[in-house]
Amino acid sequence: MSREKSQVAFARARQLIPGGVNSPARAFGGVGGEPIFFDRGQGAYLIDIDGNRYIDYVGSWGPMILGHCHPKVVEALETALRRGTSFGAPTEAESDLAELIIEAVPSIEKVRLVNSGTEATMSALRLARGFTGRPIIVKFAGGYHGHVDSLLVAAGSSAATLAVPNSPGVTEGTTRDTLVLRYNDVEALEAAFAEHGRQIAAVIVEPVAGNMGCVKASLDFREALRDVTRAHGALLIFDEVMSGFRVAYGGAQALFGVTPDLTTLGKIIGGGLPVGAYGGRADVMEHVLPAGKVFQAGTLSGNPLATAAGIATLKELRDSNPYEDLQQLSTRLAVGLEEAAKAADIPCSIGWMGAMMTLFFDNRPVTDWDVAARCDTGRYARYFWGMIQRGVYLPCSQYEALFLSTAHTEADVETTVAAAREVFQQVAVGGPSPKSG
Ligand code: KE4
Repeated sequence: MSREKSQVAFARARQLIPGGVNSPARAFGGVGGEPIFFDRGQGAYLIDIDGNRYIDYVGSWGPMILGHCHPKVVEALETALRRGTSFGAPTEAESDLAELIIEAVPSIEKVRLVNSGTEATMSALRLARGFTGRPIIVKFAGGYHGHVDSLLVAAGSSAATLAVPNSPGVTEGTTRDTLVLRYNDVEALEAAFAEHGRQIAAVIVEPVAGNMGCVKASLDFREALRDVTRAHGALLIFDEVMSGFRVAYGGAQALFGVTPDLTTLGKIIGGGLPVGAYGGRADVMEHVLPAGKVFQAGTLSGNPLATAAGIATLKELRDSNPYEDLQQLSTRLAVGLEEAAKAADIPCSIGWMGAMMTLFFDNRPVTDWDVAARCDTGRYARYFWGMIQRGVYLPCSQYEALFLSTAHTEADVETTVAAAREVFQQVAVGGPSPKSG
């Protein structure tokens, strides 16, 4: 399997773009080697510029739940394209997409469309602080909510809660009002509120985490999140940029029966075009300019192409309701991968919810970042490259989730599990990463 054209393309890109990529998640930093450049997607498959075809389990990091080039999405885009790509003025399509989101997620009474998940979370935090008049935001180690300055933090040293910047350019002042706690740690959450309660504006949490690998919030943790925020007058923000419309049409909150005050969305609601959204209680959302005074704006927010792709995607999900089928196919994949690894005596555990999952290379169930951080990332890298050699494109990091789409078939899953069986025999012996040059 030659990837010469990708290598030439990457050398060119590195002369033009920092690291040769427009997002570090694509840089293969977690698995070594060079990123693969793609020419096109077809359903469950990606074809690279050297003509190699892969079963795609990245799906653009979540948006492509209908697979690449779904006919209804393509048709909607073609129609919108001929009417104009952006007006900087309101269109009915924005209300159509807003209505679909509000109908799907009962906790969202009003919603604002933006251009990315980062914009959604950044705006939701500003709104929570504006609504409550309080400064502190609580997040969890291993949680990723986009590149929002105040959330680019690592757990600080003192009391394991004070945050410290984890990126150059993020100032101490920016992170001073951020607390970082352990995911699934009820005691730490309750202790933080006992100490800082009246100063906490909001807790932002992925109800199904996807950025330390796939890790579910436990029942006790989910109940504590809702109870302790309500008791102290803080807002609960569910970051469902990844889990929204992914694990269920109503997102993780529909499955967990927890009603957050605000929800952030992205990925699937744009159908592969740039869309983010934040929404929730009407009494909170009414504080957003121009209804209220909390500033937020965006040139391309709700633009005709992105809303067309999002509407087509959500309508297809609403009308076809593929979630049971996705669950069954995901079960075959999760069980198949775990069985293949255990047959090769490779310590592993699966983090999994609906059509997103992670095979962790550690046999302890992963409940938080501290456990996730102990995974054997070198073994993951060998697994990743072995699967690439067999035409399977997995997330290029142990700390990402893989995604299935309605375009994936049982045959695709059987091919994937068969490839994994071969690779695990290789990986088990700890051989060098079989990545090509
Ligand atoms: P974007 O700004 O990338 O659209 O969304 C940020 C974001 C917010 N919240 C959650 C839960 C997310 O998973 C993300 C983005 N996810 C990563 C993948 N783990 C995007 C990949 C990338 O950054 O290229």
